[in-house]
Amino acid sequence: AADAGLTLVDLDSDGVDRAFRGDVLDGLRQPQKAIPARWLYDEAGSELFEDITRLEEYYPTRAETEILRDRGAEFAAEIGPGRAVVEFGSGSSVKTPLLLEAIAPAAYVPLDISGDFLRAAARDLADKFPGLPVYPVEADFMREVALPDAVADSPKLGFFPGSTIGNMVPRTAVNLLRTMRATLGADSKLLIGMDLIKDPAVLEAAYDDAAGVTAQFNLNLARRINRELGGTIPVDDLRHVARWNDDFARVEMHLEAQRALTFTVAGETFTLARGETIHTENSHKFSRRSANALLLAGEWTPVRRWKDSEGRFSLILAEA
Ligand code: AVJ
Repeated sequence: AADAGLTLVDLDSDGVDRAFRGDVLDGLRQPQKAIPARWLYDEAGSELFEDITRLEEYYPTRAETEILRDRGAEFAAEIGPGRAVVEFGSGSSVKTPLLLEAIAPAAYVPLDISGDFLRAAARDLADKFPGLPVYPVEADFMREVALPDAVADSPKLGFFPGSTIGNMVPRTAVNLLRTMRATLGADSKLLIGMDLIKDPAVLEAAYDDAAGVTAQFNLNLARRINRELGGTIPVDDLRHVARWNDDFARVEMHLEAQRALTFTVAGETFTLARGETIHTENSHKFSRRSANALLLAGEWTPVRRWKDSEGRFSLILAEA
């Protein structure tokens, strides 16, 4: 399925990212063609996602930021001072400072697979919080990470905002939650963003905006395949589709063939019938109970939940 997950870049002698080629070829050979969502985020894709976060229809970023901005005193009371904040991903210039301002942390440890993003974000943060030790770690957080010795004696707070967990199918999400617990240790806490189930029309609009930015974000994957893997996908004959899958409580993004298509990728030929799709992303949505069940399966006990004023998004505090 179009699942998220990270591995370090491994280039072939011809400069092609082996993992990208492998995932694309494997995915296109399936009966339901599917490409893991992480490949959406090349430079163009990351910029398009930034644009998405500013769209009227795309509420999650604004809703989560509102919680972080308005509930600082409650975070401070629940979490307490002196924790090393370990962020899974290199952090947003807006959300991370709101958390750090609220809780008086001992240190900030951003984890990211991309060293360039990571160092830029760490520098930014260090400028904003001159007294705060910042220890960036370049690592794949889907595996257990050895944290810097300097934070060995501080209790940890894991921070995983953005409902990024929702990009993973439950089995991958549970594996990641368990891995996070192993990375963070016994007396750790976790603050995790999880988007909530709501009217499917609202959800589908959030992933199919009127200005077509999300469509460009999705179609960018086909362009990337053509560029990096020598593909011949006729991008203009694909249409962006966002559909609510009620059985699995997720918004799915697909690229749908508008006519019968034949194309090649890395020398291999593929066909799409008219109306057939390539599945490119899942964004799982949660109820209070399904969020708690996922955390418990991942060896975390939920202790407190915050929602934005419109009840669209949740931030959950859990303990190991
Ligand atoms: C960055 C994974 C949280 O699923 O809402 C936004 C990605 N995809 N619009 C999400 C996304 C299409 C986003 N996450």
